[in-house]
Amino acid sequence: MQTKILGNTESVQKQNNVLIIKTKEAEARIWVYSPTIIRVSISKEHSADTSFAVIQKPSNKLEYTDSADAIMISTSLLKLKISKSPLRFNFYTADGRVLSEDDPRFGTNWQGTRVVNYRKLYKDEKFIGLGEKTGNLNRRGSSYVNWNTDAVEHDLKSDPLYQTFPFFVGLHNGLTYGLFFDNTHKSYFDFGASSDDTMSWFGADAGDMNYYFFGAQSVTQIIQDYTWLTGRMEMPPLWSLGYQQCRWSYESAAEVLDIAENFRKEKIPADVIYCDIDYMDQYKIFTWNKETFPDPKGMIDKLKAMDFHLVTIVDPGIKVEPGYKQYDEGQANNYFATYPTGEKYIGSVWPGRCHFPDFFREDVRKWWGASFIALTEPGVEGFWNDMNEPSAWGQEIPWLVKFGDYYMPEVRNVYGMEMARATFEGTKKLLGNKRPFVLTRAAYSGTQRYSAVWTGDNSAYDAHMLLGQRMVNSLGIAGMSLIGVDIGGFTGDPTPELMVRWNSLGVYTPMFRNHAAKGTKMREPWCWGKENEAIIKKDIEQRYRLLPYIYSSYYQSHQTGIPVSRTLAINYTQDSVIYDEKYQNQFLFGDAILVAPVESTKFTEDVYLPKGDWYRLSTGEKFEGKKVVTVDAPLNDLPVFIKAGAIIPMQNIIQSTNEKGDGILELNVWYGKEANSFVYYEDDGLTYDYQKGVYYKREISFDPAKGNITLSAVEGSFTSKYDKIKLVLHGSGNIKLLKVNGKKLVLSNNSASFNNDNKLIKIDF
Ligand code: MIG
Repeated sequence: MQTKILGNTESVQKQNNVLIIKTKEAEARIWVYSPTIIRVSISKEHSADTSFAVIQKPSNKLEYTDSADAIMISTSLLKLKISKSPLRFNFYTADGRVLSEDDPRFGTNWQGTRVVNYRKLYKDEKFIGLGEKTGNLNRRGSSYVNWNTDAVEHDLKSDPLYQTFPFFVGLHNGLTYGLFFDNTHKSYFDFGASSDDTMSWFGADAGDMNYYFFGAQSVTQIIQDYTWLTGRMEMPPLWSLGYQQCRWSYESAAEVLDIAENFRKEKIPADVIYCDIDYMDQYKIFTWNKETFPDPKGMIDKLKAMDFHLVTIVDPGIKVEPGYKQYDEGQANNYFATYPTGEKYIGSVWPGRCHFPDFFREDVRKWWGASFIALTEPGVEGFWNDMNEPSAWGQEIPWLVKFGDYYMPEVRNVYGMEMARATFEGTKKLLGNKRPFVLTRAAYSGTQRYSAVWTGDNSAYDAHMLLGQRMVNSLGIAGMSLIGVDIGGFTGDPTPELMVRWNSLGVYTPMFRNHAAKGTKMREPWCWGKENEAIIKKDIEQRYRLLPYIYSSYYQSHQTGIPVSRTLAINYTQDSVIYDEKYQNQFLFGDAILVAPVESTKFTEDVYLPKGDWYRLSTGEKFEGKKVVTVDAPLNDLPVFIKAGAIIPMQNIIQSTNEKGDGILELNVWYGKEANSFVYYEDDGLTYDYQKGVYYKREISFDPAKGNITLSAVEGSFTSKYDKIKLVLHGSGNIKLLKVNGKKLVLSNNSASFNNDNKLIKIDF
């Protein structure tokens, strides 16, 4: 195998907005995308410059100086110093501090088609990111592979899993940088796991050494930059943020309706119910089983009357069966993956022998998308994409299988995202102005533009629950915000304690879905005894109380890419305690709620509260931060803390997001020493009208120095569904003035100061 190490510069040339540097071995191309983003692509033979992930174009600003031994590319915020002999790429802050440098010995190199970049490893360097991966928050000392895989019964160490996000953030010397290796081949990341502890490295089986370097000096800004580059989520349908009940499978329409009815009977709020693969006729996609689901529309109408939305599963494999519509159409139009000989690839999965749609082609995506009419016509509004790694019995798909112009090994990691894209684009069209809900198991960077994800087949034990939380937090770094884990654990049966505990964590999981495998015990809230049901119900009610805050937090994801569920490494990057394995699962849910996951067997827990003051949500007790506190953690009270100064809008308990409620928006403010503000956002929760300005948005600020709480004027043309705002003050401090739309309202009830008994004021609009 031929080994090559990038050697000496032979020529430097600027063409429009790209700098091209040639060596004997390869050609490097450099673009500036923004003052904090520089792209480097090095290749022996550049492939066509396409990206599934990136939606931005490089800027026209490329300023550089060229001297005998180095080229300097500078933006206002980032410097790339390229040493010429040998050709090496080193990044610095604008004031010259080292962010990340090539290993001077090896830099970028090849063995056959394999391409690797070795980089210097700094003594205190930590790494976070890569999305859905097992292991610790700090990935230092670990290595990973990206190769989308149906990771059945994966454990705490399994790798690879279902999704590929080749993006990480490096932290050292108080500095931050990000790196996105946009290469869809099987790829490898080694964060100082090798025996050579002077370097970290990443590479791929083939393709270009094509990466985007992010130089912003905060994790928040790096996530904003990464999601600027790869896109952000649309506003999700509000109903998808309610409680979701799933199972493999509710076997008949009668069972689906029965479950839905029981939620209403037990007065446990819920919005979504799922049909897993058994609703289909012999697992043929876009069909219904005529015996068990004889009248899909009738069933869905009844669900709608109970304020339930239905989500149905689809897999990519199309059963080889002449006479089956999708098979005939795909066959007639050559929509399926083939071998280079033209022969169609067949893999076996649930329906038996299947062909696999070539989602890399636009005509195929259109056809796939339009086929959802079989589901949208009776009223389905959510579309669950499973098995799209793609998975077939026996896993590996022959390397000679072609998707359009690509061979399987080049694009396996993107197949799932392209299926989700086809599903999203197609159902968006079919649903008119309504927002579809798409959920996918396999993903690549950029999937946030089309779909929610969940973490696949987890297991019903405590450590897996904690792992799931780390994966959710890690996915957030990669710009994924709408994420679920199977609450209760997919494989195996949770103990009642674990079910209760996991459900309480589900309240603070971006997508709150209870799901279980075939053969496991029933999982619904009423299956755990009356006492446990009461706790589960109370926790689900808490989710619904928080929806105004949660929806506003999704607006933040939509606008900035900052995820709803945030590892503490986003806001408290430089606090080394948060990386401690004991505290690494803790996270912020939105701006101001800190959640500490706790095993179901522990009833007290050590929680690390970062700097600032905190209040326990359930008791109002105040704690000083930058400290470990030991707190009670009974099954009915997960440790949840509110940051001092927090502004959290809530509503009364409703049974589904379709219910109007009492019309009171409850603005909770926890007194703190520092000023704070919150952007409250609301729209119809269902349509795309928000893109035309039909929303309701206002900034709420809290200023302890002036003793003010201010509600800005409303932006947007939507009429809020709340006709009253009730201000609820928590903690003790001095608030004298409330300003609404610029008008001063002196707080009534002489409440110039407020205390723990929550003095209330009602303000009419
Ligand atoms: O081969 O559709 O991860 O959530 O319930 C298993 C049945 C296929 C795997 C998914 C799981 C789903 C199950 N599916």
